[in-house]
Amino acid sequence: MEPNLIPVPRAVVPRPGVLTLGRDTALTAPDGHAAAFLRALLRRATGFPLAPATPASTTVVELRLDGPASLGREGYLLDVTESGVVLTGHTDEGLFRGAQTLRQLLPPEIESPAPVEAAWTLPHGTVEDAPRYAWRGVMLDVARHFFDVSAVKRFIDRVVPYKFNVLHLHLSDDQGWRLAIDGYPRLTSHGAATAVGGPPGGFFTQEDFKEIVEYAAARYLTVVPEIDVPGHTQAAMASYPHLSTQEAPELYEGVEVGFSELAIHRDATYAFLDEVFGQVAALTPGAYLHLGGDEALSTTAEDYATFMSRTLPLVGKHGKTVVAWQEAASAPELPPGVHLQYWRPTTEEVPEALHKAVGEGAKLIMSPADRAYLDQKYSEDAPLGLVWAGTVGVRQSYEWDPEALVPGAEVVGVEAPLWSETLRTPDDLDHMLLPRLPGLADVAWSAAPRDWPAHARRLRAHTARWDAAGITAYHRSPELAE
Ligand code: TNX
Repeated sequence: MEPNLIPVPRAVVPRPGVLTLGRDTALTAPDGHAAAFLRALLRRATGFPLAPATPASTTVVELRLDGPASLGREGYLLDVTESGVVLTGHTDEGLFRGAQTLRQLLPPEIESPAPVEAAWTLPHGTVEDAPRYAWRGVMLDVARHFFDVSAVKRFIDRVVPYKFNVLHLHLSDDQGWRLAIDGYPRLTSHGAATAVGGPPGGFFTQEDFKEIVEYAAARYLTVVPEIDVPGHTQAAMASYPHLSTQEAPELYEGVEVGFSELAIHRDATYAFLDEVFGQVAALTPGAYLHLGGDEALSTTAEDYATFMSRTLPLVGKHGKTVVAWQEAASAPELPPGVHLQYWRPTTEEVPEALHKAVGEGAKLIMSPADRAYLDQKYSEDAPLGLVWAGTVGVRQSYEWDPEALVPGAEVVGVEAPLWSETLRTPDDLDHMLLPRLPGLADVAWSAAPRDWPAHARRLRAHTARWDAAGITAYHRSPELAE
């Protein structure tokens, strides 16, 4: 039988029979994140020691790095036979992705946070796999409501099994500034004090942020930090009024957008951004820095152009590639390699400026709100979420083609943003993520055509994994009923 793997691999060849892991199963692997992760995962649920192989070992799980370069950075080969498992990659990252497949081939109990009794079987067969897109992202908005380090780690744990590789953190917005910046203490002593609906807010110290970056890196997730400017900046301006043209900027606890704007014509604004981007860049090993740029609805087109002309080079100055929301397409001069994040619904016409930017070499990350927005309600009667892009059901978020919207564009991948205006707790995040996230993972990784009945069947099987992991808040979607 075809295993219930999400995302669907490039090629799966099942063979009859199963391999059963036991107390004497050995694990032999080159040192690296893949081995550390797989060993910890298998030990946690099975309680088996999984020591390195000896001549006496009967069953061996072997990770190898001698795969051909043609596998690419994230590709892998997996072979399960009666004598054991051989997982082959060209890089440790490839092994890490393959380890997620191995994990999904094991019974749901492998997700158990403590040792349990189970038949630890793996179906015989081979898997050959590599991703469709290099950018497979999720975004968490820690600004509208704050989520602390442990909540972010839990969020990371949810996305890892589905082979995501980018964690975009929306670190600042009108309702809160969430990262400590040396030299600007009021950003967090004042600007982090609240959230949508009022306190408590919260923020990451730079040590906290490093802890997240490290936890993500050990799972081959690149953190992309976002400082959203020139709009979405009320918290920064309330902390440092000289950044604003408002008389006495105050903290904001509402959900409306588009009213705030940094002082476009003041040098202090750019000195501030230079300092902030410098510190954020230094804290983040990844190649990217996201400067927002969305919904600057109080900023004239001319001022927006002026602002972007001065701000875009600051990202490059600190050694990072610019990522920005699609509105930045209208900037007069986009830096080489810029990634624009498309977020408007697929039902809207693609703006002329976007076509132009793409023609000049901008790359696209596809996050159309009516497909990829995890903050939109599942259905009209859903308890959590917004509906400005309509409801986004499980099938709707799965059944779409990232290439269809802007023909001819260079699409680097897909990202699923989780905005948090209505979300307060880690369970709220789980509810919005599952069961939509695996479908978006499939869109981002798998080149196979979408097949809703098959995907729904796989999702039904995955609910047993979430149960075993102790995830209680996932959405019991009627769309998955048989
Ligand atoms: C639009 S998408 C926004 C966010 C909101 C989100 C809610 C985008 C770039 N901006 O400020 O949180 O809608 O769905």
